[in-house]
Amino acid sequence: MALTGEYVPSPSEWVRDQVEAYERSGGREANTLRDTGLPVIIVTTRGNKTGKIRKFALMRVEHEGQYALVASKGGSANHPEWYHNLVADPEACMIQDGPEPFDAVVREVEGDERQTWWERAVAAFPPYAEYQTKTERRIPVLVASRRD
Ligand code: F42
Repeated sequence: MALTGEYVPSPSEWVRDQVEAYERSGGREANTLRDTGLPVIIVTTRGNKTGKIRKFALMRVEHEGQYALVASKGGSANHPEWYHNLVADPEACMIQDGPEPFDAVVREVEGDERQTWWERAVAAFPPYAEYQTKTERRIPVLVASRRD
């Protein structure tokens, strides 16, 4: 796998626990957001300042083998840190949606393409629409594709 280095678990306890349980069980446990029943994926990046390996959970927004990574952070004022990591190094990305992670490359989508993915994202996880109303920033949407 391309992403090696020192892994630093998330400082956010619920995210850290979700990643740990998902990875330990190969995605059989901790595969939804709390008790919503809505599926999540696990994403790995490299810190653009520290170079450390970072992992976090996102809602699963999948279409024809690609995944939208929605940088909503619950509608907070600032982009999540992982967004900056992926913009700085779009190939430093692994996605886990099931037993095994795979290498991915991401790109930020804009215009009509963003709108199409945004609609898919809101269909998968309706609170994204509310998150957008809570913040002045336009929530970035990245699309992750499998890398051979
Ligand atoms: N977050 C979303 O944004 N969208 C989702 O769809 C989503 C779903 C979801 C489902 C389940 C779940 O458990 C969590 C979910 N989250 C979702 C929360 C998500 O997992 C992240 O916790 C959240 O988006 C915040 O991301 P963050 O990267 O800002 O995380 C913080 C807590 C964090 O890890 N901070 C680290 C720290 O040490 O403070 C820094 C991490 C980092 O990457 N640092 C960089 C480095 O170089 O190491 C520097 C980054 C920079 O440029 O400053």
